[in-house]
Amino acid sequence: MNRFITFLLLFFLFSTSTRINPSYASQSGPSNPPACNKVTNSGFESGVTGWTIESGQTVPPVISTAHFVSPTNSMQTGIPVGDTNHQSFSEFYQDISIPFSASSATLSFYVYTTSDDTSTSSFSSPPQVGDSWNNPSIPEVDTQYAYIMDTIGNVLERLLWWSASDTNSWTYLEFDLSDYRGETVRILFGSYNDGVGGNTAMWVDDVFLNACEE
Ligand SMILES: [Ca+2]
Ligand SMILES: [Ca+2]
Repeated sequence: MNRFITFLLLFFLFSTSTRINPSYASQSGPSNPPACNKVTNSGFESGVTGWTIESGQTVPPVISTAHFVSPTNSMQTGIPVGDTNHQSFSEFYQDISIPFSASSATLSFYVYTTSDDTSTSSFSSPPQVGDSWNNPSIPEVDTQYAYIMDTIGNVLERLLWWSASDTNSWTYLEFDLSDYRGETVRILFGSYNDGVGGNTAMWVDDVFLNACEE
């Protein structure tokens, strides 16, 4: 009987924690910062420390506890479903130096997307390598994105450019940045809302750039 009660208690505790953290990541990724992580405040548990949110944004990114991979924070960009809609970019970044002598350089992060915008038939063409981020072309539809840039905002690489993505779960992504050894790169995440036809948002957590030197 005692064993049965213990089982019930454990079952209850497990069920409760599952309900509290419905968006806890299940995909595989590092559960702890890798040994040579170069990102400051990867999991947003120190608020916005280490990250830049440029002023003047109508919808600036905010620290969120609605979804997370590492408890209990992530960074929210864009506008969650049900909130007041605005035509807006919403983005943040960190400049990170990758050692010249690194044997490898791997960027990894999780993103969680929501959108109730269904007007996605005209897919916006993404900013291209060499474009300046300081004069962005306005996307035609709600968009979530992540880019590698230099520290003055020239596009070096597109990591993702999604049209009103609505995964409602965490997606783990990994990119080889070994071509940028010896450089300082800007890792930028954001969401664009066109202000009509539904809201689009993206949460980001556990941004690691692992670059061990030989
Ligand atoms: Ca976190
Ligand atoms: Ca929209």
